[in-house]
Amino acid sequence: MRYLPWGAHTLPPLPYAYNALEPFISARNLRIHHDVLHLGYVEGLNRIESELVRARERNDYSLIKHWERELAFYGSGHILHCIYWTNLSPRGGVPQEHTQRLISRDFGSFERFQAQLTEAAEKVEASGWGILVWQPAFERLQILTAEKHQNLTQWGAIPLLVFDVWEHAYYLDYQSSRAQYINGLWQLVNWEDVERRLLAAFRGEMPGIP
Ligand code: MN3
Repeated sequence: MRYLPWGAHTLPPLPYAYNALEPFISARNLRIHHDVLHLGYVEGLNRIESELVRARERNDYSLIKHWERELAFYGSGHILHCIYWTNLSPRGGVPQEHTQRLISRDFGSFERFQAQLTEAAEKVEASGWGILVWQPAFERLQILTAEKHQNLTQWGAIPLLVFDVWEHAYYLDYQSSRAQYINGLWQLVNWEDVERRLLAAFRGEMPGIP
């Protein structure tokens, strides 16, 4: 696998000319969107990753809430824009074999899929995304939306180890002491399961969820 050092993300060039998507998207709009806004996500992500390297070296997590928010905001922005550019093409086209088959299986027909994605994307409040996803846990296509895109996650990530920090998970045992509960969780981690999930993730997979 490749090793991408922290703080070394780069802005991929557009896979077509700036005016290639006209008249639907103008060269002027595309240039600002890609050269200015997407570049801002890349630079922000690199800055935040470098700050986190320094935080780990100093064992100083006083700004961790801030850095985690920024990591999610810039990371999701970079990932989703990279996908967006390659998702578009001046040639357009129709769904190919496997896409067509799964759209039919999971949405009933292309028209129903198109109607749902159109409605979902239109109705996202304020800034956000309408997204067709393959959900490996359910092995099906789904349409999801994201308001903004950074609510503390990065799209495309496959979970390996999760700590539930909702109060319901610990309140009876620890009351408001979430830190003690987290300390307890570290004694309980099933590292064999984490390894199994990591090996699946190398293949772009996630163990199924019933
Ligand atoms: Mn954008």
